[in-house]
Amino acid sequence: MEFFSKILNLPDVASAHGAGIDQFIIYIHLLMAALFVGWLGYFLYTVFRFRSSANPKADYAGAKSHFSSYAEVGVAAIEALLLLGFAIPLWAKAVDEFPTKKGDAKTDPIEIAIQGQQFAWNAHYAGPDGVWGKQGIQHASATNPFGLDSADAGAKDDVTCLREPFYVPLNRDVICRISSMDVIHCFKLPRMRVTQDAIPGMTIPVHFKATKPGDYMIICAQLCGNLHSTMKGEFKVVADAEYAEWFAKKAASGGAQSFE
Ligand SMILES: [Cu+2]
Repeated sequence: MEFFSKILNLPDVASAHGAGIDQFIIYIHLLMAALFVGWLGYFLYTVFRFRSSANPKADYAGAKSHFSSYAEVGVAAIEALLLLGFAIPLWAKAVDEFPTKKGDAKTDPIEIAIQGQQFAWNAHYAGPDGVWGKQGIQHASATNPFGLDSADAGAKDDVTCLREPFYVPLNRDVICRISSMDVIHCFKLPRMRVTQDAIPGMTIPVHFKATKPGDYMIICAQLCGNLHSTMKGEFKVVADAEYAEWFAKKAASGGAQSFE
């Protein structure tokens, strides 16, 4: 597998479900490579075999062998295997099955509201009280893109990262709820193998578990305006202790400062 990942130039995987996605990408490429070589070979064979100099008169009976039907059935069978054996189970595990909260603050999934905005990424956490601050469109502004209500007590400790890196703990489930402030963007974390469109008016959850510490890039994978190519974001995967320290500091300094 590693050999094929290198050939396909896949970025180093850094999430728990990423290897399954890569495996699937590799199988599809292998099938496509076999089809490319097979059909091209067959095409070249027919060009040679039925050249006009060797076949001055057309053969009205045509092909008698059933080889091409068998080949078609074989290809369809492999495609069915990829779909039923790999794609659907992978979708069920990596997309459908969401990690659930068990009431343990140390292992429960971290929830982050992610917002695409021309041309940056913003993040919003509920804060240490675990309560999401009230939001309203009337409060939304350039400095308060999440529209947090400064009068709401639940919003006081909310953590927001506007156009700056947000943090996630290592080896912990992370649920990102993706939305957009303006146009359609696409939240793509190449090394986590996560891609989800950010659509105004919708909140779409995705989840992953980062397995390697480091700084990671978020890119926008949906053409969203003049500066689409500059729409990059960053997040850091750090150990639990460092995450807790960052989160506490951020909450104490007040997500509230972004109200103004
Ligand atoms: Cu964008």
